[in-house]
Amino acid sequence: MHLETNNQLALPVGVTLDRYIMQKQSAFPFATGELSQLLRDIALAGKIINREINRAGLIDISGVYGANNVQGEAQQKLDVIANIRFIRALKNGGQACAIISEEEEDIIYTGNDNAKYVVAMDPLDGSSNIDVNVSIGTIFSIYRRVTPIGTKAKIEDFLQGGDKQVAAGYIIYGSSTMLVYTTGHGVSGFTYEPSLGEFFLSHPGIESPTVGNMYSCNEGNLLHYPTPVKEYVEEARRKNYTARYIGSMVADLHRNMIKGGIYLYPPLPKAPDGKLRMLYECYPLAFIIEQAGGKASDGKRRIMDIPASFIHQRSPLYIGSSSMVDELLEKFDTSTAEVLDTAKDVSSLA
Ligand code: P6P
Repeated sequence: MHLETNNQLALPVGVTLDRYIMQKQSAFPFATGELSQLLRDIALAGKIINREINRAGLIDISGVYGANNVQGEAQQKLDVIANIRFIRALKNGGQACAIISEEEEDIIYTGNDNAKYVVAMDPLDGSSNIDVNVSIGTIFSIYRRVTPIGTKAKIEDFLQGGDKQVAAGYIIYGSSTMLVYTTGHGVSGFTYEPSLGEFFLSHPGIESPTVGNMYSCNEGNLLHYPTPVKEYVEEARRKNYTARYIGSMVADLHRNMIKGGIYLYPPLPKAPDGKLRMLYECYPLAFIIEQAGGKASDGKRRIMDIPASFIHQRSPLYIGSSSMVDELLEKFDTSTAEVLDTAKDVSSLA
């Protein structure tokens, strides 16, 4: 058998994340490699966490940790482990001068005061799903610091707003583990091959369908939804859309971005500003979905336009296929118009 006539036997291995990052970096002559290294450091932490997630049931690291995080949410053991792994990887990698994390109340200083970048992260989102073997995810957002190199980072390095992100991404620990990221030039997806310990380019140039028929929300809260959202969900049901809600936003976002769909997390009585956190959930996922051609809004404003005020700021979030988000926003507009008309009617009676 002549191998050259049977090249199916020797398929190319594919482009690794490292090689892809280097290729992309060479497209930016002034790039000095720090952001590339930072992305590699994040990928390394993801590989380590992937290994720990996959054996959680065997080494007693699943279940609750026995403490609450700054959000008042019960921490899972793997929340704590993932947080430690990412902080350690970023400290040792040397490219991030400071970190904020869902699991930490305040800024974490890495000691790398000469580093150019800061990282906001949710080390493990949806971690209550770990014990039942459902997909979970890591979310990260990277900014170039605005404070002087060589000094200690400050809160303003993190409060630059969504459009100032230089990179954002997520790692989804699902049926396969994938790293998906953007640096503002499209969205690329890499699938992890554990036998080689490498992420390989599997989804170059992800583009989200402008339309879809899947919606993701916790319908158990429907009675508490704002009217426009309730109307949207009821219309989706009438249109026989498919309801898919995993309880892990990264997994819902990833499916909706690939196949078309919308994820909705409105404000609730128990979460009047919304549940999801702006700096390490809403902004990074909004950056990614926009780069894939989708949209992200809080019902009134583009997520990326909303100013950042404090570390654990929350926001309502409606994110996914552009035409589906637009349809929802039209209901908000109509609702607002009706309120204004009512107000005029009332004032005319005065
Ligand atoms: P609920 C996980 O805690 C999370 O932040 C998202 O990943 C997920 O979509 C949402 O909250 C689930 O929240 O209130 O529906 O259980």
